[in-house]
Formats: sequence, C-alpha cells, structure tokens
Amino acid sequence: MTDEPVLISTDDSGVRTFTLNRPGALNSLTTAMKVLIRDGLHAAAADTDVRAVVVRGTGRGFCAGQDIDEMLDVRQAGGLSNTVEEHYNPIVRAIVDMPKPVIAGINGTAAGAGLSIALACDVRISAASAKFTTAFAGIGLSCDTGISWTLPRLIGRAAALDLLLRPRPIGADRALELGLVNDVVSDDEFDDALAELAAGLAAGPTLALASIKRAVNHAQTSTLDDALEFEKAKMDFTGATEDHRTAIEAFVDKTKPTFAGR
Ligand code: T3D
Repeated sequence: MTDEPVLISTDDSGVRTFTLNRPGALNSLTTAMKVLIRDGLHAAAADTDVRAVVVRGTGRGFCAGQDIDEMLDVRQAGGLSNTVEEHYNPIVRAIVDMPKPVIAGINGTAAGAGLSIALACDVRISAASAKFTTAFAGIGLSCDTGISWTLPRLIGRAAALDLLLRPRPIGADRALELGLVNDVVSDDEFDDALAELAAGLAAGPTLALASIKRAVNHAQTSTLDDALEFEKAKMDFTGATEDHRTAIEAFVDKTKPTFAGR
C-alpha cells in the first residue's frame, strides 16, 4: 500500500473512489488530505466519465475528523485555523452539489468532521464494526462540516442534540436504528457490498439521479409551491434525455435499459 494520504482511483464502471489513507491515526484529516479531497471532488464533479463517487477509509477508521496534532501545531504557533472556510465548507458543498451520487463507505470509526462528511453523502453503508461519534464537544468545540444541517434532518432535532451534546461512540446497529446509515453489512462482506452499491448507482441514469438529488436538496429549504416548480423543471429536463428515451424503448421491448448517463 502506498503512503499517499488520499488514494484516488476510477474503475471501469465510472466509480471514483477516495480512500483516506492514514490508518495509524484513523484517517484523521491533515491539510494535505483536505486539499486533495476538496480539489478531487471538484474534478470528479466536472468529469462526465465519473458517474458515482465513493468516500471510504483504510484500516479500522473511516475518518476521525480533524487531525488534532496539526490543530495543536497551528494554535501553538499562535495562528488561527481557517480550515472551516478553506476546506471543510467547500468539501460539504462539493458533496452536496455533486451532480452524481456520493456514497460514504463507512468501513470503521467516523468521528467529528469525519462523521459530518459521511452525513453529507447521499447514501451511507456501514461495516458492522464501525463506530460513530460526533466528538466535537469532547474537545470543547462547536460543530462543523454541515452536521448542524444534516444530522437533525436525518434523525430529528432531539436525537441530533443528544448525540452532539453528549458525544460518545455508538455502534453500527444503533446508527441504523437512528437512521444515520442506510445499511449495515458484516465486515467480511463490506468491500463487496460497497462495490455493488457504487456500481449500481454508476450504471443508473446519471442526469436523472442528479436531478432527483437537486430536487430533494432544494426542497429542504423551499415551500411546497417552489418544490413543485423545481420538480417540473427537472422533469422537463430529464424527459429530453437519451437515458429516458432508452428506458421507454426498453420498457416497450420488455428488455432492461443500459443507461449511458446522457
Ligand atoms: O479549526 C479547526 O481545526 C476545527 C475543525 C474541527 C473538526 C473536527 O473534526 S473536531 C473533532 C476532531 N476529532 C476528535 O476529536 C476525535 C478524536 N478521537 C477520538 O476521540 C478517538 O480516537 C475515537 C473515539 C475516534 C476512536 O477511539 P479508539 O479507542 O477506537 O482509537 P484511539 O486509540 O483513540 O485512536 C487510534 C489512534 O488514532 C491513536 O494514535 P496512537 O495512540 O495509536 O498513536 C489516536 O491518537 C489517533 N487518532 C484518533 N483520532 C485522531 C487521532 N490522531 C489525530 N487526530 C485525531 N482526530
């Protein structure tokens, strides 16, 4: 295994995978890693050959959030960290605005901004041994990387505040019960299940999936009337795509459509 802190690869089905690779520190995020993730996500958004994105970790961590050693170095040098503005916020924006599905493959511990990044993704699949903790208040910090927006929407305000005000590790089964993750699979099955999920989404009608994602995100902060208008525009757009035409022809022919993502 290389010692690059973030491994970025693309497979034949158009799945681009970001593998956080600092397993000795549970893949906690250094500046170099945050820049690679932020810039890599922007590149994935612009690349039409990429049809789904996966974020995962190596070892027993998904991501333990900000690298605390680096945070201390900045503070001890008398500096103020501007990483929220420069890195974390753009990473969340890039995931939420990504015009294709983004999957968090939660292979292990997700803490602090690592959990926030997982929650910003569209689909979360977890290994049975993974642990989840908000962590922020444990080191005397408020919360960031979008978790104040995503967590209450996923699990409700009361449960979100409980996890944020009393940070402690919870297991994957509890995370599933709460609605923090979509699926939990055994550690042995995790890599295959993640690959199957990502390949399935990458083989989908990419423009329709992007439109559905945008419509759902738009509706989080809109009125019903706005949502109906937005949906209509997206239906008009996807109704003119090649993938829609292909799917209608396949339906009539009683075959399975192969989506080109156009
Ligand atoms: O301005 C700004 O910078 C603000 C940005 C903030 C964003 C944030 O993410 S704040 C939250 C930061 N993260 C944390 O506070 C989590 C800290 N980690 C933990 O609480 C625990 O490690 C876990 C509960 C996540 C897991 O516990 P456990 O017992 O499974 O593992 P461990 O033994 O604590 O950790 C294993 C190693 O990873 C250990 O190193 P060692 O002793 O084996 O050499 C540990 O120090 C290291 N590690 C874990 N998390 C971090 C870390 N090293 C640096 N930074 C970390 N965040």
